[in-house]
Amino acid sequence: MGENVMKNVMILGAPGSGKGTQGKLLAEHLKIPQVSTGELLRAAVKAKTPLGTKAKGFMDKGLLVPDEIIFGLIQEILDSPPAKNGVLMDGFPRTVPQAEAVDRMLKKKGAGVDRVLVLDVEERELVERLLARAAKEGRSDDNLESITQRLEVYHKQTAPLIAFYEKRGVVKKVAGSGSVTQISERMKTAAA
Ligand code: B4P
Repeated sequence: MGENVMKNVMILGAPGSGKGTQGKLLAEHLKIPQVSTGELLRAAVKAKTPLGTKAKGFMDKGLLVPDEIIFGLIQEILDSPPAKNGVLMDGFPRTVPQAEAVDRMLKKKGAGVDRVLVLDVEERELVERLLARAAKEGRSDDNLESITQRLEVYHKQTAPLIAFYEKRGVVKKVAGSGSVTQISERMKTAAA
């Protein structure tokens, strides 16, 4: 993928795999906006918007927010001017229907998903990271019960997306353990 070409890059990974951390660095490198449905949902919860009020219960339990709520969010993002040269999607799609919806929306713009980076981290390390974040940031879904649920949801609903995109030859797996800088270098190489 050369410079100045429209890029739609996606980071797929379990909760705690570093999607948010790496997404920010890679988006800066690629000069495209980072879009995280998790961040957008947390902002909506904080602002107590109707969407946020609906989403909060699902998020606290570690469940995915229903697709119909997410579809509206995604459409708005992809239609926004900063997304005209592509976006880095961190945390969505998370289900096959969401991936199909993203495809339809991008197709209308004559685009598609160019690269899917899968961050690979062992389960034990994921739990350790999320518990550490709980101590630091106090996110209401970072407790052991919700973390266990989110990992299960990831395996059941999100991991099948890897095969979905592998069929198109756009997947690259990236080892997600090590320092943030080391992983970031791997991500840049994999996105090139
Ligand atoms: P997200 O915000 O996407 O949260 P997450 O899956 O827990 O991953 P996150 O991105 O925050 O963690 P990261 O790996 O960056 O979603 C939250 C909730 O919103 C979901 O459970 C769901 O309810 C809802 N939701 C979001 N999108 C949705 C969608 N599309 N459809 C339906 N529902 C949706 O980082 C984790 C921690 O690891 C951080 O503290 C970080 O500092 C640390 N870390 C990162 N890299 C590290 C490294 N190399 N070494 C050590 N620690 C590291």
